[in-house]
Amino acid sequence: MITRSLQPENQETPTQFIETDLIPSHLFYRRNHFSYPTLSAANYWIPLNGSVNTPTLFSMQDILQLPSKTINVVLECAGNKRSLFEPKVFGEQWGKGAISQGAWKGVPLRALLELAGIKDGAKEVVFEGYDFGKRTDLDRVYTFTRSLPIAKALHPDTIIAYEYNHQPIPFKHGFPLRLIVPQWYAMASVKWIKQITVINQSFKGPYQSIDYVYYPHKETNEDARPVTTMNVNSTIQKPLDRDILDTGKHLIKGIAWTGKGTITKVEVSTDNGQTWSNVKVNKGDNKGYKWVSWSHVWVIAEKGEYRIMSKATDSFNRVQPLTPLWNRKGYGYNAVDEIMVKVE
Ligand SMILES: Nc1nc2c(c(=O)[nH]1)N[C@H]1C(S)=C(S)[C@@H](COP(=O)(O)O)O[C@H]1N2
Ligand SMILES: [Mo]
Repeated sequence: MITRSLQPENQETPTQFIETDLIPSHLFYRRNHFSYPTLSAANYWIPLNGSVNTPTLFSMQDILQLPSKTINVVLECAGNKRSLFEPKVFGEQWGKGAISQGAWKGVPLRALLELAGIKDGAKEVVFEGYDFGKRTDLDRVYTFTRSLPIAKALHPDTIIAYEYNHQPIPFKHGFPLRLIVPQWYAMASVKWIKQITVINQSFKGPYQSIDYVYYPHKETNEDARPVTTMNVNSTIQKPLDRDILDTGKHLIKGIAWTGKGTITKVEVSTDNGQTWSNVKVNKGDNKGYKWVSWSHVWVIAEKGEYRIMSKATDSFNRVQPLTPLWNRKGYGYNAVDEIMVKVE
């Protein structure tokens, strides 16, 4: 893992070296706002309160007995690749590894909401985590709490997960229960769920109304909008940035993902973006909410320095831009990926 901080723990997946489809949990990136909470699974209950007909307390047993599903999901931190913004922005200086994927098993949140019965006029569902701490900008302690609009909360693939890759969720990743919200940046996937509340207005907690907002201007909050769906994106895995290569044949490979639809095309350029070739995309990966892997054989006879770039397109015709949308807190970086190699 690549360490960004240890207290709280923020570490990256070594994306360039990932060969498997489902990332083992010891290599799954870690993103925490606070130190790890203490909680005991022995007396773990989740209250579902607020704008519902029957406020309900769910035990772990209740949840395990409901019909479950397993979904393969990319989780990407909204701050993934933040360090690449120009001009640079403040915050965790994530490289390309604040992203992972695997198989999450759990109960659709919808099932719990249906058991409790959502009242007319309900607008959002709020999820509070067990972890808490003081913010630098506000003079009090907050838990990590976020909401989803009702429609996303009722999506059949929004689940309350209890297993990761067929094992109980590792503690650092949200044991015993964690929300998994496919297609949204991973701040939405609240770990260590403490309680769920249905509300009639929009939730305004700081992790929703201050953080995880795109602020396109440096000095003002004009044109602010919430961070939700993942952008279309790709990362080159091989060769490594600044590799020295022989002339001859090389495999250029990587991954591509999106929060909307599926990846339909990946193009690679080896000449500074002057020409682009469509590369082979493993469409078999296009199931569930996984990234796709792609590869391209590059035959290079001429010595010199080369910029290798990758550009993905999704089924909503969203294409990675050459310049990312700069925003003050550095979310959603998705410019075409690039590395440099030297052939000698
Ligand atoms: N309770 C809680 N849930 C949380 C967070 C957190 O700090 N506390 N961080 C969020 C963010 S910003 C991300 S990117 C993902 C990281 O999940 P991971 O540590 O399992 O990779 O969890 C989300 N859920
Ligand atoms: Mo994140």
